[in-house]
Amino acid sequence: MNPAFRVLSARALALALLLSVGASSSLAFQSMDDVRAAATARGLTTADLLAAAKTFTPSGMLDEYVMFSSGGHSGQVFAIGMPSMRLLKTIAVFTPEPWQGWGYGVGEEVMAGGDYGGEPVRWGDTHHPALSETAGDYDGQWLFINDKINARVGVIDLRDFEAKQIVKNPLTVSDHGGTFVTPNTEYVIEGGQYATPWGSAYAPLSEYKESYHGSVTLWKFDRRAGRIDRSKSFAMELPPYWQDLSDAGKGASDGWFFLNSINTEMATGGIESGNPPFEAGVSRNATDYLHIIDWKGAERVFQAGKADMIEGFPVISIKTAVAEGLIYLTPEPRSPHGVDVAPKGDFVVVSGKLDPHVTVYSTAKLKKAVAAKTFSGRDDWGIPILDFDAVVEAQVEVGLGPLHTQFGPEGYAYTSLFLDSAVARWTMGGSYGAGTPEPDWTLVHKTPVQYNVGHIGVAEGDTVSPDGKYLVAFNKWSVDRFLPPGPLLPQNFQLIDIANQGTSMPVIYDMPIGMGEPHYAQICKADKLNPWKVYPEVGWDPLHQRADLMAPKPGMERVTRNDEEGSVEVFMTAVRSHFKPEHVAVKVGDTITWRITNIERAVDATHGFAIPQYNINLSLEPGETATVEFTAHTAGTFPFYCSEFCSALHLEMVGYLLVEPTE
Ligand code: CUK
Ligand code: CUA
Repeated sequence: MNPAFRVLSARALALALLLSVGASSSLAFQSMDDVRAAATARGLTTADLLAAAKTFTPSGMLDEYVMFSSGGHSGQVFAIGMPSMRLLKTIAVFTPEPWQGWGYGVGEEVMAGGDYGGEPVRWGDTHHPALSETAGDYDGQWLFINDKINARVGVIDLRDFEAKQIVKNPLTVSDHGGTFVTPNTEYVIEGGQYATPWGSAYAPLSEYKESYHGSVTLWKFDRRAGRIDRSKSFAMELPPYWQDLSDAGKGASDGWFFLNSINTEMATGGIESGNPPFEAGVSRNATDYLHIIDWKGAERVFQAGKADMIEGFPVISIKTAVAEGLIYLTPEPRSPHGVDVAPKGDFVVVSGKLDPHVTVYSTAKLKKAVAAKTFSGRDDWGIPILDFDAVVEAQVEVGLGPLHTQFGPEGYAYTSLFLDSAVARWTMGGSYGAGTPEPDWTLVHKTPVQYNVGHIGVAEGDTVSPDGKYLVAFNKWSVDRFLPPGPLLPQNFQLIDIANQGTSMPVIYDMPIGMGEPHYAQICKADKLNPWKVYPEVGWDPLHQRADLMAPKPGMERVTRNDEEGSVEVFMTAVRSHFKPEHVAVKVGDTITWRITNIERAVDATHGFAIPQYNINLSLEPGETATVEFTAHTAGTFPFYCSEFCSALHLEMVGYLLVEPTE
């Protein structure tokens, strides 16, 4: 029988039944009158029907975009189709995930890269995904994600949507200004957040100014290897302000990156001792500092050997950075959050959470002030401060609690308003000014969202060529939008139609996120992604993305035992609907190396492989090979089986692991 037909047989029966029901009911809707009657029965308005028409994606129709969302404290990344807002995959990164076998037979090696002080830290607080870029545009090849709580960075290969590497930052404990990539993905930027002594060493808070440090790390990305190359990476020491978000320059600002900071006050808290609490101490001053960093210059300084080794990692000291002209500061409205570079790189937009404006810096003015050395002063570390009025192009009053800005293709910018629970549309000036019917640098419209928006994402809205069309508000609270699943409510992703100019910006879809609190997401045109449908060869090792010479092949299945070593090697294949061999007999205490290959070539013919009590579950995609090693610690009888419903005889895809007791 045709294998493609065989795999369908079980599902096909069930589907056929469902479809026959669907077909007869869809016959009932034959005219717009029926549509109206159905809408009336459910209390839907014309606007609702229009929103449905713009988002409803019938079976088999594919989405135009894929949104890569941070998974928040799930430690993972979500791939979501747009405009349907359907979850396509949770990509396991920092946290074990049994469906993919992540942490249950595969993924351990990757997760171990993120061990912290020798401890296996197995969750993450993911905030900012970054797609790899070529010439400032998403190229659909790689995805990076930070873990704020432990200062780690994950690397995901978009050929198979799987994590391949996690690196732990040796200098800092937490990160927030990452991940962001330079325009050709030369570097993945990871800005630290809460200042600590280097490498999370101990020092009392009374020594904050001397012993605590800020930093930003530039992880060199090796595209060919598909890995961060630690040996070519370096960091820059920064004052112990709390550096926040960052963004890489492009176009007019290529070669630079920008980093916000909060707590330039260097408050150390201690509410219990009568000190101002952090929330007051950190926002005492009217302004904080935007850090302006010449990364191409920093790369030259690093390559010239002028970095110091700290915690085994090269760090350009503030002193060297100042002497080499690599770093400048300029005031920004207090407690800033987002810093976002406009598509042409000519403007840098900063939002102060406690200021109702967005502040727009001009790259040309920044460069002019740097060249003219017109500094209004220096901070305590000697870093030159550029005069605010000399570098600001505009301030646009947008509303309360502005956080993050994204860009559209036609001269509009969009800013999330946390306190207003709204998304503002405003017009850019300069070379963008002709694109919109409204005057430059003005607020055009605010769309309320439900509720408390953090980041927003516009389709390709942080690249050199934004698509616009859709905006997603990543809302922190959902309150009354969904049935409450107990007191912990989902976050709410709201899709907003921004295809029209002016004041038309309706919310057209709500998507509950019941898996953590995502922060940022990037939205990539689906046709830029070119994932494999099956692995390129039978016996493929996805971790190294190459054929594994040791992979079991058909006809070579066997169990070999080395009596002297008490070791057993299993060479197993999986295909619908059997494993071969089906009996694996070992002795208690044996060390077992179990190799298994899914020899299928049919799309979606995934097999699982699960052993009870031994905490093993693999997901083997067509062609994939995996190796699990374990000790047969407990004697007994263990039926292993395929944990993915792969065929009509899936339940029969089983075998016995017999662990014989010794006397
Ligand atoms: S974020 Cu990380 S606290 Cu506004 Cu980029 Cu949510
Ligand atoms: Cu293979 Cu179920």
